[in-house]
Amino acid sequence: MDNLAPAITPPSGIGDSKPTNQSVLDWVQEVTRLAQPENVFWCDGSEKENAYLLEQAQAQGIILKLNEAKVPGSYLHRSNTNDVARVEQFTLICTPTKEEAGPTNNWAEPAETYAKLNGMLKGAMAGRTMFVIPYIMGPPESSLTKVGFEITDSVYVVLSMRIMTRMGEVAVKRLEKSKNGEWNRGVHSLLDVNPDRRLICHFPQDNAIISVGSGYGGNVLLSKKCLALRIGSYLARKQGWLAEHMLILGVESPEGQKHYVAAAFPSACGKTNFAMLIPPEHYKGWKVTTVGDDIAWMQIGDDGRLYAVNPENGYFGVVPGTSYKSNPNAMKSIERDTLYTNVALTDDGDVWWEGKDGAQPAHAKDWKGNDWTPASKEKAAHPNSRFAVPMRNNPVLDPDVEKGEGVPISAIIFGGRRSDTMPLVFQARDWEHGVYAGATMGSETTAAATGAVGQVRRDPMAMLPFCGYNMGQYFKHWLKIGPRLKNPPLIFHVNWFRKGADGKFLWPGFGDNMRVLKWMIDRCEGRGGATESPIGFVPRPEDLDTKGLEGFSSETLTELLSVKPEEWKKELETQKEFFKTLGADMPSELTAQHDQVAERFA
Ligand code: OXD
Ligand code: MN
Repeated sequence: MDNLAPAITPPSGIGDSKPTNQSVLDWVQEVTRLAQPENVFWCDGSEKENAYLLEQAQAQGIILKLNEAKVPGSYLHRSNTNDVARVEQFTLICTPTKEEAGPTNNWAEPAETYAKLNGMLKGAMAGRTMFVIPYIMGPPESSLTKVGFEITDSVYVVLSMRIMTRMGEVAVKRLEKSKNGEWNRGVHSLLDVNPDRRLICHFPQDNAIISVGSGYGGNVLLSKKCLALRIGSYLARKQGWLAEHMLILGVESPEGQKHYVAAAFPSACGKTNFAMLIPPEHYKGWKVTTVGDDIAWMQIGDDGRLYAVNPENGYFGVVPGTSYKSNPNAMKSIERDTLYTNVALTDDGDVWWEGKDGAQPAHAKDWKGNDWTPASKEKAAHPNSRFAVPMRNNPVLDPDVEKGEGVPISAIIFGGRRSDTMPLVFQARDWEHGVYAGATMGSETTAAATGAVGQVRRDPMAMLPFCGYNMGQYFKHWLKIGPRLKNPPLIFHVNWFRKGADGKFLWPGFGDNMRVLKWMIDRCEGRGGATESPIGFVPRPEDLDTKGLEGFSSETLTELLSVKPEEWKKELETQKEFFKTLGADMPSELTAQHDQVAERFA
């Protein structure tokens, strides 16, 4: 087999920023001995280094420079066609006991797994360069911020990590100043990008991650799903905070009154769109700003409120469907300095995807590099094609995104993609009921993970693929946070995806989600009408502002807000089945909440 990642030999002054921390040096030496790379490249995250690596990656055909006049500073990467999404079946939580990982995770015994991985990594980097990437997750001034080092043999990973994290010097300095000297050890090797030798392994007790056999972002940018969520959630429980699969947005009224909300939706359910929402004409003067689009780390502030930071430095978003109509701020963000993966390439060196504004190109290269025309049966861009872009490109980036203490959260929103059952929005009665609403979240599956698309699966708090420990214990942790909050956020559940009898979406979504957001903000301020239903507080049709929504009938609104006992009977049964699969660790508070909803329907 050809070497997928041939070594590069940098000139002096590049790739030689060796840190002095002995534990880092020892670990790098240990991995070097095992993987036997041709050389070690110590990354510093500088402009100079980036320019050099971009050049090398182009020379090796790993990335392709896009038309500078059309998308300045941007590149296209095509992944191996067998490697286009997260692989949950090969994602392992390696805790000493199976019970600690819980029934929703794939568990593997740590010592055996280390031995297996060591076998796979032995000599795996021969003829390759081993990059060492220092990075931090979280704003430099935050007490929640964590240091990580990722070893990788993929230059694409280095280029992506520079976008997605704060990389280089800042991490080395933070570790120097750190009192406990803790840092996350991440090892990644492409191996031969063979699905049969693909494993994403987490060792929460060791604060360590080993990922082999994949080059796809969600599996190999170890900062993101692996550290910020799986290891992060484990640390959060131990240390009394929350690591969540949530966007964070700010919403400011024309009078300057500002609230922040955090929202958990499963993968590819519009978190990025919601985080960058542009209020419709009718809401002139209202502003929405983005703190984060995927992950929130939250802790209790001195005033007893919940405060959130975005640990990331960039966005790794799904491309297809992104347009000036669906998300103008995302489009403006990805007009430059963007690393695209698996989109189509037009004949004039621009990128294209299904759902992009304007006409389809008459000819392009599809995501596999094959000729494509509008007559082709295959999609031009892979449904899970992605952009990686610095958050600085976002025209509505929140000014407090770097604030160490984070932003105060007024509301937590849970939501899923549901064709039926779930009304457009409801408010939980209190924290415990809200935890139940999050714990029973369900959503129709999307292309962000391999497997069947369109089936409802339970995805508590959108964390099913990302909780690094036992789900029942995770619920208990959530239940414990509530009473510690003097001023807890209100908890809501939304569903932008309910369909009518004709199979069409009932709600326009996108910018018009502002109308629902406004109702939630009103509720936070003690205004906003609602009726109490068995599942919580639901706005009456007159409580939701639909002015300016063309062709939107009051029947549609009534249908959207309806809570149908026959649908809920089924829903409650499947929730109960799901709770049963969580076994003995399932907190009784949540089964009681379930039973109370059932009683209210009776
Ligand atoms: C993501 C995901 O990539 O959730 O953010 O899959
Ligand atoms: Mn995500």
